[in-house]
Amino acid sequence: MSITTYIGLGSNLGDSKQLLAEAVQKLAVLGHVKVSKLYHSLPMGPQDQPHYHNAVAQLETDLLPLALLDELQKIEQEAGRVRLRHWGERTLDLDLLLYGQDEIQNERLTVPHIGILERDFVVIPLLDIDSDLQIKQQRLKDLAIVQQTQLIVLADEHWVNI
Ligand code: A4P
Ligand code: MG
Repeated sequence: MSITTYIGLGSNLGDSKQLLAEAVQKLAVLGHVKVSKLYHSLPMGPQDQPHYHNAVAQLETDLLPLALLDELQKIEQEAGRVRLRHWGERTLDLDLLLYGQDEIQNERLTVPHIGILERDFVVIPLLDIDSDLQIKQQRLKDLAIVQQTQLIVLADEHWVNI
């Protein structure tokens, strides 16, 4: 049975828009995909790093959580993933944000992804895809960060051909 999952996409090294678009196209091989707008965001963590491009993809897939994580990590590697430091610059970061309603805690996966409700670059694109989305009873559209965001829209939801 297929599950509705959400993947967070981030990049701040290389041709970020192109890297994110290719990643979405690879996700589309795994199941039906819908994508958020494309955003420019200020770095969370070390400030001496480039701004990020961020987006979220919704993926309907039959893959179990760890199999999906394997696929995400494969796509990161294919993008020549460079990661220099924790919360630092990277060519491509794919995070499994949500896997249906499941709560997962094991040595490779924490789902919902840690910090999801505090990050405007995750919450705002999630709302593009589902404006009524709730996580653990919390309606995302009611979060204060939705009003206080400094995200800049770079492109509407047609920024990638899928
Ligand atoms: N892992 C556990 N749970 C998950 C999950 N739900 N999805 C494990 C994906 N991976 C998960 O990941 C380290 C390990 O986390 C993996 O091996 C996996 O088994 P990583 O991607 O190598 O580490 P990381 O990304 O450097 O660390 P972390 O803590 O995941 O960082 P974040 O939270 O991904 O943040 N600023 C802006 N504006 N936009 C950004 O996108 N991203 C980061 C990275 C920092 N600042 C940012 C942004
Ligand atoms: Mg990560």
